[in-house]
Amino acid sequence: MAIAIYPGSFDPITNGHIDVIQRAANIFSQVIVAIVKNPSKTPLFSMDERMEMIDDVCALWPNVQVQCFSGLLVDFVRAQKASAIIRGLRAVSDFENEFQMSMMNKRLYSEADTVFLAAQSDYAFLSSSMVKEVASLGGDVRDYLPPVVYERLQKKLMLRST
Ligand code: COD
Repeated sequence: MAIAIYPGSFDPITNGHIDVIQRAANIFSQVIVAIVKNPSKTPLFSMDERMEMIDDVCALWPNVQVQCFSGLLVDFVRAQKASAIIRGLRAVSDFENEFQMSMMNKRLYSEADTVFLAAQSDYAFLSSSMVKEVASLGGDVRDYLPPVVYERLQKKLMLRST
């Protein structure tokens, strides 16, 4: 049974992330979407909110779960007995950093490999931070988020502006 970890901030999950999850779930027996707890960053959505949204949008795929982790990714990968780390590649600009991370992770834990999935062209420009910025300035981001995430983002931004 090949277990893969898909780590990230997912603040919030976008259609680009979902495309990667769906494709990874077709390849691996189990995919764990792993949300990093990063004390140095203040996310827009709390950990519970991000977990709920991912649970909700991934309910269709029985082999996908969501968990959170802190500390080194490779320690989480080892604890889950996973053999792969999934990363999405959007553009050449993603590559250098992703390549460095994959090499460091391999040195820290040689029993897992990083598997890169190229972004689908429809989502190749999409990031959580861009979606948040466009939405906060009144732009329409409906096409880039699952409906439940879109609704929550609108509510969150409305609360912030009051
Ligand atoms: N299409 C395809 N893929 C996408 C898209 C899209 N539109 N948008 C994002 N992705 C991919 C990203 O390329 C990435 O692979 C993944 O989805 C998650 O993206 P984010 O932005 O939510 O998450 P990141 O990149 O900020 O996550 C960084 C980590 C949490 C993986 C990293 O900080 C980490 O490993 N932290 C733990 C500490 C650690 O071990 N550090 C040492 C690392 S060598």
